Amino acid sequence: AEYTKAQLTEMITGKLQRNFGRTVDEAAPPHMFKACALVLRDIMSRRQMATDNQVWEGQQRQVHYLSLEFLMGRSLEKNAYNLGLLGTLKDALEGLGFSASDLFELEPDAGLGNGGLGRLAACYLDSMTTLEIPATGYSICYELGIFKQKIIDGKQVELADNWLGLGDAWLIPKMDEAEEVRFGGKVEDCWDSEGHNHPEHTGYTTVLAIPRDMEIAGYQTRHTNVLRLWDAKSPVPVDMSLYSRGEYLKAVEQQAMAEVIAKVLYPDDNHYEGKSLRLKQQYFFVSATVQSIIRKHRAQYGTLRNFHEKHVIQINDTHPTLVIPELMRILLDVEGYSWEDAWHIVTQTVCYTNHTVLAEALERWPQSLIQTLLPRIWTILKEIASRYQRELEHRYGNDTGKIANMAIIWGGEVRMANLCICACQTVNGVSALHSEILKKDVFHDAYLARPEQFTNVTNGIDHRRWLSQINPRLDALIRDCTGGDAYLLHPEALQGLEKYRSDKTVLKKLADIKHDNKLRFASWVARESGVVLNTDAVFDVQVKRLHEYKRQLLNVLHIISLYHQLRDNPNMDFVPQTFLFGAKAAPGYHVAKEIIQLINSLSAQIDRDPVCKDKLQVVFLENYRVSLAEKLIPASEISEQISTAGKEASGTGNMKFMMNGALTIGTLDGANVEMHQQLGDENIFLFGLTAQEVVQRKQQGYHPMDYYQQDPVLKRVIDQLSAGFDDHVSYADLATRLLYGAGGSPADEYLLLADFQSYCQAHDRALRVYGDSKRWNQMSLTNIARSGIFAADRSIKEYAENIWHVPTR
Ligand code: 26R
Repeated sequence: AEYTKAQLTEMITGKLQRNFGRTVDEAAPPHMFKACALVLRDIMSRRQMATDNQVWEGQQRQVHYLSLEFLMGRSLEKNAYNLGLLGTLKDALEGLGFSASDLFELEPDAGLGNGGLGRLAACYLDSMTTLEIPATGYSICYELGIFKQKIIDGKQVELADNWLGLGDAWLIPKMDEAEEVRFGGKVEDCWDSEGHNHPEHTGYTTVLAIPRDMEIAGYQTRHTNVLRLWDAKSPVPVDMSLYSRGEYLKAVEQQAMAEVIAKVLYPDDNHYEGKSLRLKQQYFFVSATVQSIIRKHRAQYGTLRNFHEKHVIQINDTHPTLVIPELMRILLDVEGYSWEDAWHIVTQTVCYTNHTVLAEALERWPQSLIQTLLPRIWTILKEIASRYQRELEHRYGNDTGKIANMAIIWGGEVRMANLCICACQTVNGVSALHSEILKKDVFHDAYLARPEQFTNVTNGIDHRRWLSQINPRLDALIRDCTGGDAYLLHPEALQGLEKYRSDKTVLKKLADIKHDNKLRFASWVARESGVVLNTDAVFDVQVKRLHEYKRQLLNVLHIISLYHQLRDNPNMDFVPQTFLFGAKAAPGYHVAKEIIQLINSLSAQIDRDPVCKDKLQVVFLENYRVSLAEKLIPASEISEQISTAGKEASGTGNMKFMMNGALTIGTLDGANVEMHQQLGDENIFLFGLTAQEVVQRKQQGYHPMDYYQQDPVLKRVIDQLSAGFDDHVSYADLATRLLYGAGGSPADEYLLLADFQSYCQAHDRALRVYGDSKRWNQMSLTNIARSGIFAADRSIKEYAENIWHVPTR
């Protein structure tokens, strides 16, 4: 290792002294946490400067990953791990009289994301760095991350997540790299003597964007990257007493507007709302980012003519789409390039990843909002749109259907996805099925026009975090079986496990590890909430954001049917099952909140019914988040991946469970399709309609009432929803939505009833295998062995080779 225990100890005590004026004896755990973070931060920032020099000297092409979300979770253990210092740090801390794991637990999650999209960005930062790609992530330094969830009387209550108190230990403010972002005002054309237009922007409000950089360490490399988080500050001096009345009011307004931009992460997942503050956030971070990239580029090359050769900008869903007109603006207005030259550079630089096919998640900004907030951007958007429109008209003549479908500005709205398709070098989906749906359905016309633009990169996860770090005993078993730590840089090496398929000792160890992880998780839950989990039961887990398409309600319907079986026949043969849920609902998503309440009602009902004792248990885990997933996934046995086929773009939780030896009950949706491809029918419990069948069924006319009337088990379950449980809360509303629809949505929009029987049968199959522990453990081992392709390293190599055209180690 690069540092000895003695050196690390000295560095930590030095930090304690200089930053907190404390000796080790006087240091409280939060001081100690910060001291450790600062020590690692110093090591990383030194390496960062070296990386920076290399990239400069090599004039390498750089990747800029723009995302409104990076769900980083905790960093202390992760950074120590990647720096090869985890063991040494633990020793040093023990030596100083502190428990390393207690300190790790103290760190707040950096919850700068909602779910899949944000966590994917975090995993990709790790892989880009480990693969030595010069890459920078850009986002907003939200003061409040994703809300903390409390459950009070069974209902979700949202609390502010103030993470910066300790979390800011990782952030390096760079005042000298601040950028100015302009909002509002007016734009007027201003022609020079040569007939060039230099639009003049006046009366705008300025917001200062200040970088707070987070260093990212790679694994077994000195290469280091940065996640640049922009903080928003007002440029107005503190003392405003000298201002005249008009200036004073404007100054106050400016200050208020600036401060609010970086205040809070929007907790909406998959549901677009045209909120002006959200648009401000998007432009703020995009404008600061583009200016920052350009400033460094100019300093190195003195021209922007070669910009696209040296940079690629990846936009994570449409949220950063304004990077397109913003880059145009600078090339046109500041550089004075012609439209054609500017457009060439932009379109050679920008690439788009789509992460959802849900219509309600597509961003369509009202033109009036853009017009008032971003007047110059608006004129550029109009020009892009009208040129594209002319091109479409040229191509399609009077096929107005196609033109209406592909237009960028239409019906008073700017459609961000169409803008991306028009301007981006590539458009990719995040799993094989999802990318096919983009081509066949969502973006079909655009695909026909430019098929070579469309591609797929199946998502992946950081297996160093999501296997090695969170499941150390499994990591040790894998090392024993596959020849050391090779799999950490070569995840294909997990294959090596497969030859132990019939090795009794290995299978036994695998089972022991799972059981041990269950016990650990149970004791953590007991400490945290007082709930006692039955560790002799199968742990059947569904954790993800709460959304109707993810069908947590289908899971609940099945559990109610089990409950009815037990009520009818208390002495039946029954495999003990513990169902664990974790999910945050968007604060305004009423149906989702009702489903959370339902899970809690059912949980309490089953808990108070002696018939269920030691057999059936339902637990809703409060405040699901990265650090909870890290404890839960290694303890999970059944992974519920049960979205309506065609709706989940990929899923990444599915991969984490597979890698930790849980078996999947799932639909052929998202990356489950590729999991199935790896596993075969024998190693996964598939059920339900396929994506094609879902479409057909809806075309034929779907009648959930038929299932209700023909299946007495299902009928009783749905009637139970209406009747409610002993807490006298009725869920008739949910039953109505399933049978009749409500508020414009059709009856059972997500086909729960159509898949109910097949879902119950999948559970029966799974439990039968569970009873045959040898077979179960073999399946589990096979899942781990074949999970290598779901490492983010594989995904990032594909991006590097096919999209970014940059080399990897
Ligand atoms: C509010 C609106 C603009 C919005 C829409 C969608 C905000 C946030 C989202 C989140 C979506 C894009 C998301 O997280 N999608 C998930 O991306 C994961 C990573 O690719 C996939 O695994 C997952 O299937 C998909 O739902």
